[in-house]
Amino acid sequence: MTLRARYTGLIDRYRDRLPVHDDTRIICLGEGNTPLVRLNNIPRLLGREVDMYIKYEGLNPTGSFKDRGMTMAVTKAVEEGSQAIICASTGNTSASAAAYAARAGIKAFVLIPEGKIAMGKLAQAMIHGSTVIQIQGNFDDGMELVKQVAETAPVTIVNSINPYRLQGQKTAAFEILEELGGAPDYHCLPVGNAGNISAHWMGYKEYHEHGVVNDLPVMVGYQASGAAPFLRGEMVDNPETVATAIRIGHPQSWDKAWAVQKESSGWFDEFSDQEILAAQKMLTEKEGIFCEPASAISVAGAMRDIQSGKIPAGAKVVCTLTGHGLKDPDTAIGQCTAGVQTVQASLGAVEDAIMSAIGGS
Ligand code: AN7
Repeated sequence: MTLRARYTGLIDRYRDRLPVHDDTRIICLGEGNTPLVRLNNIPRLLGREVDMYIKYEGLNPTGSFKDRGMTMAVTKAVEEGSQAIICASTGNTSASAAAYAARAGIKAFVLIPEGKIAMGKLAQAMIHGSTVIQIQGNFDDGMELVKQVAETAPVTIVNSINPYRLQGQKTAAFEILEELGGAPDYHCLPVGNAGNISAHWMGYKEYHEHGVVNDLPVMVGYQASGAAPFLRGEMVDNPETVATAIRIGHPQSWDKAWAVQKESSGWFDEFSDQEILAAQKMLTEKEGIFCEPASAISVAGAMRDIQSGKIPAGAKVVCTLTGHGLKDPDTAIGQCTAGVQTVQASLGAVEDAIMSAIGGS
């Protein structure tokens, strides 16, 4: 028996496919290498023969896929001598930027929309010591301000307009290809700024062009109906959705994502807040997997497209669960109509509670 080499992070693992040098100081937290979990119960409930997987990106160090891009972006910012990074964020990017800046020993400034960021994410941005600037506007307003301020202030933007972000994020596609031994037939993702869907396509194409695999997936992007510029065919000015992560009306990777749709013969679709929350609950109750609302839209979408036959029987489908459910306990608890019962601290009371639950099921 031999011991396996320690996993240190995705830059180390994919060094030959990423823009780093031998002497680059890598800023990492052991990100990547996330589980690809085969769903058992949901396909059975759908009554369809499909091979459905979720890529559990919520298990990255700060709880979202953003860590893949952030390890690259912060590594390069430090290499280039930057002392501070800045981002606008709906939540996950701010937490990730704050953590990697702390790791690097540099400053982080994060602009977040007032009142529209989940508590877990605000807690992370604050506890890691970033400067949190809450703006009386939405993500899109914040993004414009970040671009403007970075023209004069000594700060490096680490939103996905920073090309190193997509370089890091493309490694999720590498992992899926390696684990499945080839491409899935369909890859379903939530779409906000569309950086992630573009980065995945980049990763898939890279392995394809290098002959590592000989097939490519169809890429499918899902948006919340109140924040669905790719469905409307134009920017949306006042995006609204319970899935705060994707409450974005002016996607930064607009052209890239349309290219992905065309090249992969994919499509975009939209879901109501109610449908998004129902999918989140279904994943937790039927598969034991807790993701945030924005992430659940990928499974909502796959389920609908499998049922309608748009995704055919026998297909291999990967859904990216971009962020962990613990980000937003309030929304999760709000979904649990059964609530919590309070009883006396006695054996009889606890037995009664158990017996009535068993009897009622
Ligand atoms: C859980 O954190 O934009 O289409 O500022 O947090 O690549 O933007 C988050 C985006 C999907 C959309 N799922 O990805 C931010 C931010 C979750 C997210 C997306 C986000 P992109």
